[in-house]
Amino acid sequence: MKLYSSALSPFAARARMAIYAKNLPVEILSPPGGGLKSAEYLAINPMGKIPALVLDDGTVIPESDTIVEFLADAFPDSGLRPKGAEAMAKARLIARVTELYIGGPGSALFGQMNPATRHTETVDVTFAKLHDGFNYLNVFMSDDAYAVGDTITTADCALVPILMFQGVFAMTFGKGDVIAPHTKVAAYWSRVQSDPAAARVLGEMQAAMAARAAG
Ligand SMILES: N[C@@H](CCC(=O)N[C@@H](CS)C(=O)NCC(=O)O)C(=O)O
Repeated sequence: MKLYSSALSPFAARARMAIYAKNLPVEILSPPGGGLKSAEYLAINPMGKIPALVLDDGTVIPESDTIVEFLADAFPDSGLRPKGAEAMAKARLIARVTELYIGGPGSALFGQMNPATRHTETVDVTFAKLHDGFNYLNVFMSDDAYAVGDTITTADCALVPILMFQGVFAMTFGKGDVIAPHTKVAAYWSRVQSDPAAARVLGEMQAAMAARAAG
């Protein structure tokens, strides 16, 4: 199996987190052909997006959520999916709340990074939505070592890359730490960063961001 990925993409990072945490036999590659819209890459993933997982028979699975869910199904002994219907629902709920109410609204901020072209109202509205999203998430977080239970699951794969960008937003927009007021999420965030797979993914994302900033 191969994963087409790039270091900074939070979506690709979600899939890498599952692969690293569970030592899954997946080769990680950059998109070939000079970019996501190259003919070579479009022949692999017609959506022209990363990540994309390519199975050994050539089947392509795009979309980070679907990839991580596939890996959980394909490697049932990995522990990527927690055991029991209730814990599985909780993992799906945490991933969904993170994607819909934090990652989704937060993506509006990528277009507002440049102070010269920044639209203040868009930034303010987005931060209000982020606080709502963190309020929702905070309800479902627990004191477990990980998002659900005592090991990395699909829920952590969704959370870690998205939480990483909140630190970037806090620095860029001077709005303060958006995670800190949401105490259960904040405690989780401080715990999970010491996990080796999370630390590896976060290190890759931070190095890619530093390289981009250096031009
Ligand atoms: N919903 C997709 C989003 C993937 C995505 O938008 N990836 C970005 C990189 S961070 C991309 O490929 N952008 C190129 C494009 O949308 O044309 C997922 O979860 O995998």
